[in-house]
Amino acid sequence: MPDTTLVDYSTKIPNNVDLASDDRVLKALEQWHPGYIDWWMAMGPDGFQSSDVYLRTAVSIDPKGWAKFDYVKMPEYRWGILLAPRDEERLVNFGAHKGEKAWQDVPGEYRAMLRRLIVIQGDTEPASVEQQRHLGKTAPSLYDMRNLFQVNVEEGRHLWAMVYLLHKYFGRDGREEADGLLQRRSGDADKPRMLGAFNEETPDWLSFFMFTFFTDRDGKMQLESLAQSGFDPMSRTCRFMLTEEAHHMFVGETGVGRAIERTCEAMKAAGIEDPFDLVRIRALGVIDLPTIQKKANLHYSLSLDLFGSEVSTNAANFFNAGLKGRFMETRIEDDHQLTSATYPVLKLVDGDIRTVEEPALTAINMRLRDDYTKDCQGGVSRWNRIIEKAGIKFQLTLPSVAFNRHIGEFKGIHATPDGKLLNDQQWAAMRDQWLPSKADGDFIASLMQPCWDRGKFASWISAPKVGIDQKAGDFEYVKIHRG
Ligand code: BYC
Ligand code: FE
Ligand code: FE
Repeated sequence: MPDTTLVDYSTKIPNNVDLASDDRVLKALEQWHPGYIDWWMAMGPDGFQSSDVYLRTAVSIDPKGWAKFDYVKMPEYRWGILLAPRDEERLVNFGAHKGEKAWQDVPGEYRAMLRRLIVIQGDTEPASVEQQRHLGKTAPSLYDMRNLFQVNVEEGRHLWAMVYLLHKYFGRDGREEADGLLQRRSGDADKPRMLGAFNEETPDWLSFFMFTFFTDRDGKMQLESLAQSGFDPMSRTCRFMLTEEAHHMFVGETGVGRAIERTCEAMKAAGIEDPFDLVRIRALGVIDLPTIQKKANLHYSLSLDLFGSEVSTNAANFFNAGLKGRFMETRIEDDHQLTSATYPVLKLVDGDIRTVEEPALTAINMRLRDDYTKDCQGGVSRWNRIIEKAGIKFQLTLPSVAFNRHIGEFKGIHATPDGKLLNDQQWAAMRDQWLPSKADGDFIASLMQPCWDRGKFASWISAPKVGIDQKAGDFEYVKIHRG
């Protein structure tokens, strides 16, 4: 057995899955590679493909030292296939097959279901790169620009991770799906990406930070559930992806946090106490807190839609089949089969939002969404401590799960952020109080001035506490060569 903690860089595609002795898959991936590079050049970061970016590359799967930092031109990034180490003893831990040895191959009866899960997961990865491709041009610092590109190359690697599974385990239709992943485009009228949030625009850096906080966190929750999979290669792939995902959420949380910090600082310096004194606050070149709340409302509600319907037979089938578990499945104390358990689900009953007990098996999406909400709340509370420390009377909150929804129980109604139902007219009158308006968007856009001097930051965001890879504040994270 080759040492799977080391990554083989001798093949064109770095990997720890012994591609060198798997001719069929190596060839398939080598054939897919040029199409990927074409996609990256056309749809990846616009204008910075020949810049030198200080990036981390995964060179091992050892949790203590898996990354190496160096300057890389993004198209030359070594996108590799890295799976967490195999545990020979691993079992299927939930569903109808609980207790069987984990599968090293795709169970025939679940082939279609599994392929669908892999394709949906795979589709989101390039979609996010497409959504973010214009942001380099307005980066508020070289530090932030580098973080954007780091996230982008790793989402590219996550696409590779899913494409590997398709090529290795699904033969011809896997190959077709892998090609399809390079053909759909975020926001395209004819060939859109599969899930709603991945067809939205990411117009500015506040949206980027909200996206990496809220939407990459859906990624984390979904990957955690798929990491429980009885299909072992899926589990191993997702476990390694999760180590990268942590950085994406760090970028989101600290990005929003630094915008909040800068706003509070500027308000204090100008002697402004009222967070709703928008005209004076905006004149300081910072983003007022109520607008930050609106952006959070938008990105949280879009991300909630990614959990699917609260009550879902798809989710029940995924679980029963042992393909997709719950968050921290093995730490939950129950039968892991959910034969008779129930779970409280928020539903619309007679025009009211009420809690209804549903079979836990069909409420898997709801449960994961609840775990997600808790995880989001942790970050929101940390943002609130920044505001509190500055002595400003304002708190950010997560809106009701009924607010601004397009999937599931609340898709047909309008609700306030507090969860009170509204008719169409009332909603239309209030919408711009709760979601970014055209004017809010224009204002934020006006602040998106590139700031590319070493160690300098745009007016609306403060400097990070520490550099990447412990670099000094004025480190040149990106050596820009336009083109
Ligand atoms: N948009 O039973 P239902 C990430 C469809 S993010 C459009 O309610 P289910 C990342 C659904 O397909 C993580 N359509 O839902 C983050 C179904 O269609 P069919 C991505 C939607 O299937 C940032 C119908 O509605 N990974 O990694 O239980 C940057 C009824 O479905 C949507 C995954 O999502 C939607 N939002 O759950 C980069 C994991 N929601 O069957 C990357 C894999 C539902 O009627 N996916 N529909 O044709 C899944 O586990 C599930 O498919 C979902 C949906 C949780 C997405
Ligand atoms: Fe990803
Ligand atoms: Fe991510």
